Amino acid sequence: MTYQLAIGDRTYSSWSLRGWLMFAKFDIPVEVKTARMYTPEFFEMLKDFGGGRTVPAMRNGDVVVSDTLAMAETLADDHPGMWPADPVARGYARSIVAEMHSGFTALRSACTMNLRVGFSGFKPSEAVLKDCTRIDQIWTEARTRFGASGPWLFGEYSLADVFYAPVVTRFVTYSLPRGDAAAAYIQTTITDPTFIAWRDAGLAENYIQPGYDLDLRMVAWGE
Ligand SMILES: N[C@@H](CCC(=O)N[C@@H](CS)C(=O)NCC(=O)O)C(=O)O
Repeated sequence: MTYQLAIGDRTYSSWSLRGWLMFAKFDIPVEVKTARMYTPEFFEMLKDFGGGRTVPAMRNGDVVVSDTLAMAETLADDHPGMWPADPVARGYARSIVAEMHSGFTALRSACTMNLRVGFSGFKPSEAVLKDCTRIDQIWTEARTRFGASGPWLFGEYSLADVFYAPVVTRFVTYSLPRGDAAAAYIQTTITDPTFIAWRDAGLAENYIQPGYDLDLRMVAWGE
């Protein structure tokens, strides 16, 4: 049975990026279906994926899963190696993924994912700064305690990196403050060829989503 994955706009849909990375970074074959967010075609596409109203969603035969955390656990059941092997590292990985999935609401609402341009002069609120501090602490702790075998949060690439990839992009788009370990991790994520392929595919769509550009000076993304 082949997996199918429904996603939205690559430049703006942070959850779609997570869903896609789960397949792309672990070499799991998948047929990708995409539609412009909030259009009739988008909701038509989702009828084949359980009929919810959010992306990503995946199906494998009769098995339909429509939330990134549920997708991660479903894929990890059948594809060993997506979570860190060491139980202590795995416990921490699952914790920080869950914290991301249900948290950082100030950052997520003030700094929507935008892979098209960066903004100069963005002034983060206290609440956004608090989220940034916590994220910096998480990345630093993961890298320090578990990251010796490679450049990712747990050394080798894991589902934790999947969930934090769109968070990394917000640090880039809005020039958010970060310490040294976080800065290195950001660099690892945005220079990864798989991430670059996703961003390039988004840019090739040549689409500007209304409401996603701030009234600030725009700069080249990542500079
Ligand atoms: N908790 C969900 C969130 C999914 C989500 O909110 N996706 C956004 C796109 S980034 C969406 O489809 N929004 C459409 C809508 O809310 O109508 C998950 O983990 O998959």
